[in-house]
Amino acid sequence: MITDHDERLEVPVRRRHTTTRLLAIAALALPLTLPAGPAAATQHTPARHLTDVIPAPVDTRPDARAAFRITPRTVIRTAPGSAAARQVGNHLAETLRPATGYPLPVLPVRSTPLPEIALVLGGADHRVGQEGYQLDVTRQGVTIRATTPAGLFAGTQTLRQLLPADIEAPDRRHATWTIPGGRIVDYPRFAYRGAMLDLARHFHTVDEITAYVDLISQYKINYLHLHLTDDQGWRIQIDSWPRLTTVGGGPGTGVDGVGPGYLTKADYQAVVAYAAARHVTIVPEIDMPGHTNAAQSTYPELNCDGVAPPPRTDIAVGYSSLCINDELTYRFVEDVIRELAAITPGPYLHIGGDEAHATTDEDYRTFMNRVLPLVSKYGKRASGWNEITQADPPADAVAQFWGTGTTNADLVDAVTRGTKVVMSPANKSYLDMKYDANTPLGLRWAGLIEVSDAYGWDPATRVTGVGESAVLGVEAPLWSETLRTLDDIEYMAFPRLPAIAELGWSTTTSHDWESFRTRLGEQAPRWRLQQVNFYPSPQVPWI
Ligand code: TNX
Repeated sequence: MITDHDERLEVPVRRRHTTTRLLAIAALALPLTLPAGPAAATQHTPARHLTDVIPAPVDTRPDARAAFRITPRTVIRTAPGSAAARQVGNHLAETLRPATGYPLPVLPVRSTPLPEIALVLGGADHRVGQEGYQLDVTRQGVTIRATTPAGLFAGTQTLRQLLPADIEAPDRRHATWTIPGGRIVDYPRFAYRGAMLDLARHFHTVDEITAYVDLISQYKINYLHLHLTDDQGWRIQIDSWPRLTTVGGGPGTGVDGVGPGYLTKADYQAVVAYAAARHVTIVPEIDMPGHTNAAQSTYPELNCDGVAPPPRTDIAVGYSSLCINDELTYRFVEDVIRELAAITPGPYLHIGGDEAHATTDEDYRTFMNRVLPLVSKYGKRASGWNEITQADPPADAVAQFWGTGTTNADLVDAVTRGTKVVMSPANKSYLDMKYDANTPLGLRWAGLIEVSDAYGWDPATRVTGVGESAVLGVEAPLWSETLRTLDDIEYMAFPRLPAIAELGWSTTTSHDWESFRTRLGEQAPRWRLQQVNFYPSPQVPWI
């Protein structure tokens, strides 16, 4: 049993303030110079309002007379008996301590009226549901109420944005930490709000993945999909096929042969735990029956002719296929699914299924109709790119739409049989598309995607016949053909990822470009202090 004292729940907040990194980032195209010192930075920070939050909260009732100030005496209190609530409290304390320098002890909830930030399970407005929260700011303190620890965590991320941007600084001892008064009642429009990282084209390390988890969880993203295998590399340890990683993920793999590496099972589990502490669920993907050259060049027996093709380090797609009519293929696939399911606590296991151009339509259906049930056999819900709807997915499967159009007959058919859809239209939500013709990184096959394009669509009207109730949520994929470092990842994700996060969380009635771009501009001081390498889009009034 996990108790309040379980050290495994104490997950430190990662901070990345190194001089070299600061200089490297200052040299990039940031819109403003970094603040000169504590005083200068504090002056740059305008007063916060309850509505200055991304994603936009559902219901805000400001009370101009009732601001709360965090002081050296403030304590954080969490629901007694809940280790998960305490973990949220610890995470909040670790977020607030560096800048404030205050002790902010995390204690059980009591009735004594101390200045406090209380995280309470139960008692919230009924609209908050499973993932929402109610946040009350009075002169005496801040109370976040939610049904679940996930809701409390969401509330703390709102609280963080209601504080001055200096809260993200490593040390701002002389600042004043005022939170605007009033009430927020907030809850998500969609249950699934995702981001995706491609570890196959260029491997990304545990530190890079967890840094990304920190960034996305601030915007209430609750799923991180990891694209673990592709033609250019295999990035997850599978004990029954050990050369997948040592060869398929080894030296010389990745695009241009410069993206080697893989996650051991222990690495993967560390990522899962780190993400879970931020209420982010990992969705692992094994892409098949195409996008499999890394496996097939490692194990000759996975090819119909028994001959291993050469490893590939280019960015072509659609040339590889597992051998559909060979039983060994299904032994391989079952081994991989079994081992991956065993280290994946989340509900989903993604089986890819995109761009299988080297597999005939009949073979594709044969393959998927054997593999989809294997995912259920190991206790997971299958997700896959929208092509899986050409087969007969079970009703609990999830199809991830990545098309650029607005119609898809197979998808609509599957939806009528109960399949839910994650919306990732490539020309709106693909974070690897260039912003404009001058963007140094990224691809452009789905078009150029400026911030207004990423924000300017509705997940429930994008595809004809796939309405609100069929949409499980949204996801912003980030493919790594051109991306190597965390700086590269950040540059493509920011500021478009917060746009997708808002589409996933906020109501259609709050959807407003002018409001969004103003709130986005206000995030910039936070990103500078967090050393996020963001693209200074000319569409946004950066402060
Ligand atoms: C298409 S989208 C792919 C990926 C590429 C991506 C690049 C999808 C399901 N497949 O293999 O990395 O384009 O943007």
